[in-house]
Order: sequence, then C-alpha cells, then structure tokens
Amino acid sequence: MLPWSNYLRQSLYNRLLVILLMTIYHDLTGETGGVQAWTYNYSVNQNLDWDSARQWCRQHYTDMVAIQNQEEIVYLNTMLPRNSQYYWIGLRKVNEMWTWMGTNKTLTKEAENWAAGEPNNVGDGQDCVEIYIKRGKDEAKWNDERCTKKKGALCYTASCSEHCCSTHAECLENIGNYTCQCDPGFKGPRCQEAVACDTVSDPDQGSVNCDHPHGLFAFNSSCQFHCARGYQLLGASQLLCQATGFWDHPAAQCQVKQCPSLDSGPHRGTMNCSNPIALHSYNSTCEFSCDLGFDLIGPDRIQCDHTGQWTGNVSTCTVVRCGPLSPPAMGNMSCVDPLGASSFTSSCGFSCEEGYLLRGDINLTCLSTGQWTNHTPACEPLQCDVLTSPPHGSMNCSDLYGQFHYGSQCLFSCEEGFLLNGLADTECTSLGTWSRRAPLCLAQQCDVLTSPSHGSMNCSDLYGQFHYGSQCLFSCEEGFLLNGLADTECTSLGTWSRRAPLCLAQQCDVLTSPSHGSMNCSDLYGQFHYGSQCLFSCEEGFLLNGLADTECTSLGTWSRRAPLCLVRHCPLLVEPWRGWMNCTHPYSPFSYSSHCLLQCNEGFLLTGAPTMHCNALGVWSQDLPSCQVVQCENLLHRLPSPPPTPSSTPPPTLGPSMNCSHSLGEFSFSSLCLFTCSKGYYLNGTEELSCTSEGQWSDLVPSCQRNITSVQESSRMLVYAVVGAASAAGLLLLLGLGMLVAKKLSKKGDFNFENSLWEERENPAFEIS
Ligand SMILES: *[C@@H]1O[C@H](CO)[C@@H](O)[C@H](O)[C@H]1NC(C)=O
Ligand SMILES: *[C@@H]1O[C@H](CO)[C@@H](O)[C@H](O)[C@H]1NC(C)=O
Ligand SMILES: *[C@@H]1O[C@H](CO)[C@@H](O)[C@H](O)[C@H]1NC(C)=O
Ligand SMILES: *[C@@H]1O[C@H](CO)[C@@H](O)[C@H](O)[C@H]1NC(C)=O
Ligand SMILES: *[C@@H]1O[C@H](CO)[C@@H](O)[C@H](O)[C@H]1NC(C)=O
Ligand SMILES: *[C@@H]1O[C@H](CO)[C@@H](O)[C@H](O)[C@H]1NC(C)=O
Ligand SMILES: *[C@@H]1O[C@H](CO)[C@@H](O)[C@H](O)[C@H]1NC(C)=O
Ligand SMILES: *[C@@H]1O[C@H](CO)[C@@H](O)[C@H](O)[C@H]1NC(C)=O
Ligand SMILES: *[C@@H]1O[C@H](CO)[C@@H](O)[C@H](O)[C@H]1NC(C)=O
Ligand SMILES: *[C@@H]1O[C@H](CO)[C@@H](O)[C@H](O)[C@H]1NC(C)=O
Ligand SMILES: CC(=O)N[C@H]1CO[C@H](CO)[C@@H](O)[C@@H]1O
Ligand SMILES: CC(=O)N[C@H]1CO[C@H](CO)[C@@H](O)[C@@H]1O
Repeated sequence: MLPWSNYLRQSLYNRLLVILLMTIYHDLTGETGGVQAWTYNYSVNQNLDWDSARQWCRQHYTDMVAIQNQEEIVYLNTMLPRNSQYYWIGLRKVNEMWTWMGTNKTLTKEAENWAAGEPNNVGDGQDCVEIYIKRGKDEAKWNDERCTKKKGALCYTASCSEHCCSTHAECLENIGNYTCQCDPGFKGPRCQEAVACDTVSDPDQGSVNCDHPHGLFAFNSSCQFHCARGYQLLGASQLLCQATGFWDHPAAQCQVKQCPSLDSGPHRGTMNCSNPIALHSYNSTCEFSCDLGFDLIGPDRIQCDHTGQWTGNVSTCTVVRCGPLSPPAMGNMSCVDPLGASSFTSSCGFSCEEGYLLRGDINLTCLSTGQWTNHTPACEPLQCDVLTSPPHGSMNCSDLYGQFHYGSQCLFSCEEGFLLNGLADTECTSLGTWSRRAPLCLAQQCDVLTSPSHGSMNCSDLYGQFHYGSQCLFSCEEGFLLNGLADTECTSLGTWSRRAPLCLAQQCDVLTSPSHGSMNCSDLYGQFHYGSQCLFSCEEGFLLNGLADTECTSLGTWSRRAPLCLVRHCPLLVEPWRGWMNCTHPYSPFSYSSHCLLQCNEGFLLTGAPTMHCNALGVWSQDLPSCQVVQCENLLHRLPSPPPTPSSTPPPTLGPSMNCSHSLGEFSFSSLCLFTCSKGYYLNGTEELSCTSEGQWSDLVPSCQRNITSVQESSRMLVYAVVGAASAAGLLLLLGLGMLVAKKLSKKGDFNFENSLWEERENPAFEIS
C-alpha cells in the first residue's frame, strides 16, 4: 500500500480515528522504524504530456511533485538536470482554480511562484504548470502550459505515514524527511497538545456557558455569554479559543440595554425622565406633558423595556385647534396664525363691507381650550342709533330702508312749555350716523328770580330751576309785608305769571310831637315803619304820661301809645281856714305856672308870704301859709288861779268865775267871756268881755266884791234864759242856711261848708263845760 493512499484515508476518517491514532501513535512509529524520507525522481530522456507524466509518477513513485516551500524549489533547481522542455509539476487548473492535484488543495497566494508575467494563459488549455529548471531566467519559477505538451515528469516519494503526526497535524514531506505541521491550535512534536486560552468567568449581570472540545479553555473551546433581562452583551456573544491561544474576542460584558436616547421632550412640551439604572436605559420611564394650548398625542408615559425599546414613541404636542372660522356674510376676515391655521393663539380680525356694521367681537382669538373667544361676528346693515322721542316732545320718523336705517328722517316737536334746543330734523346718513344730534325739548326758561330783600323765596321746579312749571312762593321776614300776591309761576311762554312781590316794612301810624313836647325818631326801614323808634320829651313843667319811647313793631303797631306831655301838677291847694285865695292857672288848676294870692278873713293873720308859685318841678314856691286867728291876752293869767271852794271862808275880794266861749280859739278873736261871782260877792266891772279883730279885749277884766246876800239861785236862772234864747235863734238860722247851701252848690264844685257857715258871721254861743 502507498503512503499517499494511507494519508488520504487518514484524512477521510480523521474525525473517527483521532482518538485511536492518538493512542497507537507511539507503537506505530516505534515498530516500523520510521517513515521513508521524501525523495524526488524524474523521467530521464522521456517527455510526457501532463496526464501521462502524472500517471508515470503515480505508477513509479508516490505522485507528481507538489512544490511546498522555497527550500524545496531551490533544491529541485539544483538537483534536476536541464530539460529543454522543463518539468511538469502537480499543479493544474481545476474548475478555473489552480489546484495541487496531490492534496486537492487550491494554490494559495503565498505559495505562488509564477514566473514574471505568468500565468498568461496564452492560447487555449494552458491548464497545466511547468517549472523552469535551470532556465537561466525565472529559474524554478512556474509557467502555465497546455497539458498536452510533453515535458519531463517530476515525481516524489512520500515519507509520511499515518502515525507520523497526531491527528491535529499535517505531515509535510521534507526533503528527505517529514515534519508535523500542527493544525492551528495545537502544539507539541506531534501536535497532540491543544493551545490554551485564559479562563473566562461569568460577567456582571450575566453568565457564561462554555464547551471544551480539547480541554478547559483550550483551542476550539467556545463560550457563550448570556445576560440578565434588560441587559445586553457588550462584545461577541460567543468566544472561541483560537489557535493563537487568544480568544477571538475580548470577554463580553453585560451592559444594560440602552433605548434610543431621547434628545428632548416633545416640541412645545416637556419630558420628565426617571432613570433608575442609567440614562435612557432599561426601566427608565419618561413622562410627557404639553405646554398650554397643546394636546399630547401619544402616551403620556413610556418605558424602556428589556429589549431596549421604548414602549412607545416620544409623544408629540400638537397645537390645540379651534374650529375653522369663515368670514361673515358681507364681511371679511383676516387671521394671524402663529401656530397654525385656527389654532391656539390664532387671532382673526373681522371687518364689514361699507354700509355694514360688525356685530360681535371684531377680533377672535383661539384659546387653549380649543374655543374661540366668541362667536363669529355678523355684518349687519348699518343702522343709526335708535332714537326716542325726547322727553316732553314727540318724534315723527319716515323710513326708507327700515327703522333708523340709512335714509330715515325724523322730525321732532315739543310739548307746550318746551322748546327744541336745536334744529327740528335729523337724518340717518350712509355712515350710520345721524346728520345731527336729536334735539332735546328744554323747558321754557323764565327770568331768574331772587329772594326779595327782607324776604325769602321757595320754588318748586318741575323741569328745572326757573323753568316752565316752576312755582315760587315768597314770604317776608317778620315786620315785612308782601306788596302783592305771594306766588308766581313760570308759564309756558317763559314769563312769570306775575311780578315777584317785594317785602315792604310794616307801617305804623304817623306820630306827631305831643303838645308841650317833642319827638325824635330813628328809622330802620322808613319813617314810621317797622323798626322805627321814637323818643318823646316834654317841655319844662310837663311830664310824659308814659314811657318815653315807642317802637314800630312787626305787626305795624306801636309798641305803646305815644305819650302826652302833661303839665306838672303841684299839690292841690285849699283855701286856708279863715282865708281865701285868688289863683290863676295858665295850663291847669294848681299846675306848672299856677299862681295863687292868699288872704285871710277879718280876725285872722297870714303866716308867710301871700303868693305861691307852682314851679316846673311841681313844687309850690312855699308851704301853704295859714290864717292864724288873732290872739287876745290869756285871761287866765289875770285871774286868781283856783276858785275858792264853797266850804271855805271867803275873802273880801275874790276873782270872778269866768265862763268863756272860744269859737275860734282860746282867748282869740271872737272869744266871749262871761264873769260871775260867788254867792255873797258881786261883780265889779263888765260881765262880759269879747276879743276884738285887733286882738284887744273889749273891756277891763272885772273883780268880785263881798256881798252878804247870795244870789246864786237867780244868777243860775239867768244863764238858762240866755241859752234858751240862743237856741231859738239858731233854729231860725239853720233854715236860712239850708237855702244858702243849695244856692252855693250850684255855683261852685268846691264848697266848704264850714267856711261858708262862718262867712255868715254867725257865731253860736255854747257852754264849754
Ligand atoms: C530514484 O532515483 C534515485 C536516484 O536519484 C535512484 O537511486 C533510484 O533507484 C530511483 N528509484 C527508482 C525506483 O528508479
Ligand atoms: C479533489 O476535489 C474535487 C473537488 O473539490 C473532487 O471532486 C475530487 O474528487 C477530489 N479528488 C480527490 C483525489 O480527492
Ligand atoms: C525524520 O523526522 C523525524 C521527525 O521530525 C525525526 O524524528 C527523524 O529522526 C528524522 N529522520 C531522519 C533520518 O532524519
Ligand atoms: C475546531 O473547530 C472548527 C469549527 O467548529 C472545526 O471545523 C474544526 O474541525 C475543529 N478542529 C478540531 C481539531 O477540533
Ligand atoms: C419629574 O417626575 C418626578 C417624579 O414623578 C417629580 O418628582 C419631578 O418633580 C418631575 N419633574 C418635573 C420637572 O416635572
Ligand atoms: C425593572 O423594573 C421591574 C418592574 O418595575 C423590576 O421588577 C425590576 O427589578 C427592574 N429591574 C432592575 C434591574 O432594576
Ligand atoms: C413610532 O414611530 C415610528 C415611525 O414614526 C412608527 O413606525 C412606529 O409604529 C411608532 N411606534 C409606536 C409604538 O407608535
Ligand atoms: C377682504 O379684504 C381684502 C384685503 O383688504 C380685499 O381685497 C377683499 O376685497 C375683501 N373682501 C371682501 C369681501 O370685503
Ligand atoms: C386680536 O387681538 C389681539 C389682542 O388684542 C392682538 O394681539 C391681535 O393682533 C388682534 N388680531 C387682529 C387680527 O386684529
Ligand atoms: C282876684 O284878682 C284879680 C286880679 O288879680 C282881680 O281882678 C279880681 O277881682 C280878684 N277877685 C276877687 C274875688 O278878689
Ligand atoms: C264900790 C266899789 O268898790 N267900787 C270899786 C270898784 O273898782 C274900782 C277899781 O277897780 C274901784 O275904784 C271902786 O271903788
Ligand atoms: C252893794 C250891794 O249890791 N248890796 C246887795 C247885797 O244883796 C242884796 C240882796 O240880795 C242886795 O239887795 C244889795 O243891794
């Protein structure tokens, strides 16, 4: 059996026999005494086509040469003899690939040893390769040639056997020997030992699971990494221990799954993320909210799931939209849309065609609630303001296009007592305004009235002060009287129904100065009017018969009667007893200027001056003088004082008993004294003495002389007789006197009975005792 075919079979059954070969290796090599070295042979003087050459090599040697390294090439170029046709080598194009026919391996780039410009494939079928041996140029280099060309056959004899190397090596023919060329990942003389890599341990948040076909963490060991939920491998998920003794990748790590980073929140909104592990990674949650006027489209919250995907997209904020607006009929609309048509903050302004009026808001704005601030306004035909009849007036309108619309004309009139304050008509113009203001009806105005002096005015107004309908009432202060009717009224013609009255001071009676006096008046409001005061005074000798002043009161009466000047009276004078007086009275009896002359009757004397004046003070110039009776000598002083008692003895001469009657006073004019003597005495002298008007006794005073005979009885009788006669005479006298009294009374108011009586010179005698 050929070594080559051994080799091939070994390759085929490589996987099955590897363990067996490993165990029998030593025995094989030891017993056979080594493999044969690789030796070259060639056909001498016989050139063959490629197929024939290969067949020859396989028949006599192992196979056609497969050039393997530079050393081998140099060796062949040295060893082989020159052949003008050069030698075929075991390289041929199979399926357009240059293939080592011995090993069925395609030519590697490194192993190429083409001559310059080759392979040039000149002509058809240059599918076989020759080696230039000893060519001088491009020595030992290859050239492609047609396989039918005849060249020397270059053969080799193999020295490898199936036991030369482990199953993890390729037995390479050397020049004269073989070497075990280890498969990658194996080392050792027979390539029986696998190359080891570093040990691999579980990553954080994960685990590793390894398969070790050639020993722990040795060549071809593979490790599979797994990560916890929400984590992902950073690096290759599988590590393979390479032939170099290094893992094909660095050990993987478990990295938290990262969701696509979210740069920012939604436009016009905000995003609020919480990241429990890492930014925008597994279990991160983000919440979305939108600015005012914007609605959230999408979830309000997303989460980074374990696959590294957000549960949703970043929500968007879309502007809140209000319903579309359309311009009103006969109008126009202009919108400003900062955030989109009919959207939040959009605002639309409205206008109307000429002649139309916008009713509603001139400008609408879209609110954050999705509502317009108001309804769309409407354009209504222009209208003038509604007019109403003015107060106290009436209005009469004619309309062309509707009440108070363009063309309407209105006429105004006023009630009686009111006047239009402007023109009577107005018209609704095309601008929707009245051609002029509607007039007002203003009450007729009367003149302004003022309160009368010393009075007041109280007006009641219907339509304004001193206007039509105003009524004014006048009143006067105390002491003043209206000089007319108290009220007046402003008529519809603007005139007062009557003149405003005045307040005139109350008038008192005219005063005149009293006779024998004067008057001095001061006036406040006119002579002898309210407030006037008059002072009265009298001439000398006259007295006011009341208070000196009076005043004109508010009632128009004097506070008191004007006083009179009365002449001053002196005390009434009476004629002195036994006298009389002759008075003159220029003003009044016994008053100022009265003058009296006083005189006394016969037998009487005036004590004092005979004249009396009543002066201005009402005082007589002196006290009233009196008429003193003329005095005679007191006879008692002449007589012996106590008459003798009857029992006593009497002397020869004795004072007479005197019995006097004193009609006017003791021992005065007209006193009559009778003398008598006691029994046994007689009278020496006159029995009777009388006092004359000159104050002399009519005779000498008698005396009594002793008489033996008593004549007491008879003298008493005589006295009785005298008295009886006197009584009879008195009775007669009384009768005449009565007649006289009656006569006197008719002549004089002032009658002194006593005086008159005594004027008659009758002096009745009477007894003192
Ligand atoms: C091969 O060639 C060598 C010399 O190079 C020779 O000794 C040997 O006999 C040859 N083998 C055969 C089988 O011809
Ligand atoms: C060489 O390989 C080709 C295809 O790769 C195959 O068809 C052929 O049979 C092989 N030859 C040998 C001797 O193994
Ligand atoms: C051939 O090679 C093998 C392995 O390299 C070696 O052990 C042996 O001694 C060699 N034989 C000769 C004759 O050189
Ligand atoms: C190493 O692993 C690769 C890929 O799985 C495989 O093709 C190869 O045969 C393995 N080698 C060995 C010696 O196990
Ligand atoms: C974000 O959310 C947290 C928790 O709900 C809250 O405490 C914080 O005030 C929020 N921040 C803002 C800016 O809204
Ligand atoms: C993620 O959130 C879930 C539920 O809120 C919780 O059970 C879990 O422990 C969290 N994971 C981490 C790593 O915080
Ligand atoms: C996120 O937005 C994208 C594109 O905008 C869309 O295709 C996808 O359906 C959205 N996801 C969700 C959960 O709405
Ligand atoms: C609206 O206004 C525009 C610009 O002012 C004007 O040109 C247009 O004629 C108006 N339309 C109406 C209906 O008034
Ligand atoms: C509406 O009114 C607002 C606030 O008064 C103002 O800012 C805006 O300019 C107006 N828009 C129009 C179209 O007149
Ligand atoms: C009184 O006096 C006047 C003149 O003085 C005299 O004329 C008059 O006669 C006298 N009257 C008497 C009664 O004496
Ligand atoms: C008679 C008598 O005596 N007569 C006398 C009266 O008185 C006078 C005088 O007083 C005498 O002279 C008388 O003689
Ligand atoms: C002198 C004198 O008169 N004598 C008288 C005395 O009295 C008698 C009688 O009474 C008288 O007669 C006397 O004459």
